[in-house]
Amino acid sequence: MAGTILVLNGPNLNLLGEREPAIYGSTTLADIEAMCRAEADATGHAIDFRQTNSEAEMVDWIQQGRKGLAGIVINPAAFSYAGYPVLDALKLVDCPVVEVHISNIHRREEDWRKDTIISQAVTGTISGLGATGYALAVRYLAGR
Ligand code: CA2
Repeated sequence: MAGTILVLNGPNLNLLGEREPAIYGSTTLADIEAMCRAEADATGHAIDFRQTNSEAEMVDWIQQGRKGLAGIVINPAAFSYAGYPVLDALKLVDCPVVEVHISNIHRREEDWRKDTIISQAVTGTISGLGATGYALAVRYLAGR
């Protein structure tokens, strides 16, 4: 096994595909997990795919993964805007981190969605490419 890529999803993303398809598409989180696994299989990487509505749980998972991972993909969802404990935890990891947003947060109507604090601690960001953004992030991390 070439290494493990941890894919983390923040609050409400468990309901993806159930509402607001014009913004988020109709892909479910299970579909996205399958896409990530297919991408990782090509290079012999493993995927550890998780979703939580709890900030404490998100911080615990990042801390547990701070050493030895091939990379982290994170869609922080609304933790993007006030999730300072998540930001601090990401600053402690020793692997590359890609922040993914399904929608283009810079084109959203609400101004507060544009300013993600999490970007301060990540290697790069993908925003607005739908579910494909996750697969591209996995491909990038698997190729490093
Ligand atoms: O575009 C993204 O991926 C977001 O990170 C999704 C977050 C939102 O707060 C960010 O501004 C952008 C959460 C979306 C809520 O989850 C959904 C649940 C069900 C159906 C659609 C979305």
